[in-house]
Formats: sequence, C-alpha cells, structure tokens
Amino acid sequence: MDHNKLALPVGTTLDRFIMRKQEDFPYATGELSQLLRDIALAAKIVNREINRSGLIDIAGAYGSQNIQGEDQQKLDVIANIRFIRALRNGGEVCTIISEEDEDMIQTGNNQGKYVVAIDPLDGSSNIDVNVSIGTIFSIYRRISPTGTEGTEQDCLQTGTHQVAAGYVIYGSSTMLVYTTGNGVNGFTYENSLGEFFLSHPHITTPKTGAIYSINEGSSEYFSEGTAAFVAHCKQQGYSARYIGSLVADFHRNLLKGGIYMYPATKKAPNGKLRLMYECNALAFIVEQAGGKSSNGRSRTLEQTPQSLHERSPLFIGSTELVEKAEEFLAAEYSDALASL
Ligand code: AHM
Ligand code: MG
Repeated sequence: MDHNKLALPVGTTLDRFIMRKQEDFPYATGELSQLLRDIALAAKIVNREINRSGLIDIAGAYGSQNIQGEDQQKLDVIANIRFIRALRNGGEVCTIISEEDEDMIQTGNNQGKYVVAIDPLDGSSNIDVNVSIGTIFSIYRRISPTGTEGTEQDCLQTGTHQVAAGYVIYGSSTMLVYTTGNGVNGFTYENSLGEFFLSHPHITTPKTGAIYSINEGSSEYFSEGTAAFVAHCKQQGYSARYIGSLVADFHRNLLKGGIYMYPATKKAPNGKLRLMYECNALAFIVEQAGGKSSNGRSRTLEQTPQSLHERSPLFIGSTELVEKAEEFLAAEYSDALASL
C-alpha cells in the first residue's frame, strides 16, 4: 500500500525552509534566520488577535486586558507591541523603526547586527471591518559597530541595502511572503497546526497585467501625467481593483499582474506611503519577482532616505505597466524642469 496516498505529506514548514536556505550560505551564523522566525512568530500572534477582533466589544470575551482592567487597545497598537516584543526578545535586532513610533526604538540588544523597519498593521481604514490587512517589514545589516546602540544612519539606508524584506497578509488566508534577495517565496498559515507552509515557491510576477489600483477619489488632485495614465488604463479596458490595504492590493497584483499606484498629488506632493517601511520592502520583493517599482521617475530602491517617516510616491507591479506609467509621468517632469 502506498502510505503517501493514505496520509499526504504536510509540506515544508517556514522554519525548515529558512533553515535550508541558511545552509546555502556557508558562513551564515543563523542570526538572520532567527530574526525571520521571530517575525513569523509575532505574525502568528497578531493573526490570532485579528481573528478574534470581532469579540473585542463583547464584555469579558476578549483576552486578558479586560481582566487586568486595562483599556482595550486598537489592533494596530497591539500589533506594534507584539512585533517589537518579539524582536526585542529575539536579540538579533539593535534598533527598530515603526510606523507607530515617532522615534527609533532601541531594543537594548546592542550586540544585534540588524535593524528592522516595520509597519506592524497596515490598512488602517480596513482594520475594524474584516477586510484584508497586512504587516510589512524590511531588514538591514547595521553599519555602526556592534556593542553600541543603533544609529539613525543604520536606519536610513537605501533600499538596495536590504538583506531581507517581507509582508504578512491577513486575508481569506494568512500568508507570509518574503525574500532574502534570492527570489520570493510565499507561505500559507495552517491554523490547526499553527505553522506556515510553503505554498507559493519562486513567485514570479507577470510582465504585464490588466489591473490598475489607485484611489480615484483623489483624481481631482492628480497631476496631468497620472490622470493621463489612468485614462490610458481605462482605454485599454483594464479592471480597477482597489482595496485600500497596500499589502492586499500589492499581493493580488503580484500574483495576477497589474499596477498599484499611490501618486504624488496636489494635496500630498510626496504621496502618502512611507519609504522606509512600506515602499522599500515591496519594491525589493517585486524586483525579486521580476517586476518593477518606481516613484514615477526613478527606482524606489535607489532613493536616498532623509528621514525615518518620509513619504514617497509609489508605482509598483508588472514591469511593462510601471514603465508605461513612467512614460506618462516623464512629460510632466520635463515640463516642470522647463519652467524652472
Ligand atoms: P496606513 O499606514 O495609515 O494604514 O495607510 C496606508 C494605507 C495603505 O495600505 C493603502 O494602500 C493606502 O493607505 C490607502 O490610502 P487612501 O485611503 O488614501 O487610498
Ligand atoms: Mg501603513
């Protein structure tokens, strides 16, 4: 009897996958692997909190905070606490920047070799209404010597210096997708086993696609180039898909082909999204999957960051679509130059 038919193998867990990848690097010390596992652990906990979030208003039904008499916290605050705690306890990270905290967070692990930039729970407008949300993270090797606190210089490295980046999508299923610069792999969470399993090996994104994702409610404030590109998408008969959760919009387009845009507008001259913990991580992933990311003019990953929470316009997805968007925007940049 074929035992495999009786009980199919459950597949490769994230932990085992990370371990195997580490073996590909002869001098790897395992610290980055441990760090990725810490993030995955926090993601599991956050996933649990999100799944129970509907119970938050039912007196006494949700968690220990009520018992301790503390106020219920919003999920993005809870996620921030969970990820910071996991990174602090893990010991590999000296400094964190988080969307939820104005200043750099020193973990106290001065021997830690890594710096993490994180948006613990992105998609604020969707958090309380059962729509997909996500976590986004970037990992850098510190520049300053170990044994001291991490510095702003450690945190403000260009995106090309990322050693790993990833996201977690809490959606119809929960997935963790990450890259260490050698392709992109996706893992789906199996609730009953409490493990992420490799479900999407070697993700590649289609060269082109027929989905465009932008908040057209802001079209009043679009530049001419952005408006013309959106009109072009319509002329081509593309479908508009916009969830309003960056991770979810990005993930769909990554798998199906398409372009996500958060442009500079007359109201928000640098767009809305944050370079250090939203744009760069997804730019690294999309490039590793064969796609492209731009601020409309140049490569996202080559932007020199000036401050921890700075914003950047974002055009990300299938290479042909991002290049087309850049073509439409090029005209307005040369007009702007000519008028100087
Ligand atoms: P947040 O970090 O406050 O959640 O904002 C980021 C989110 C993205 O997930 C999403 O793509 C975008 O904001 C939506 O913004 P808008 O409502 O302006 O379209
Ligand atoms: Mg965010």
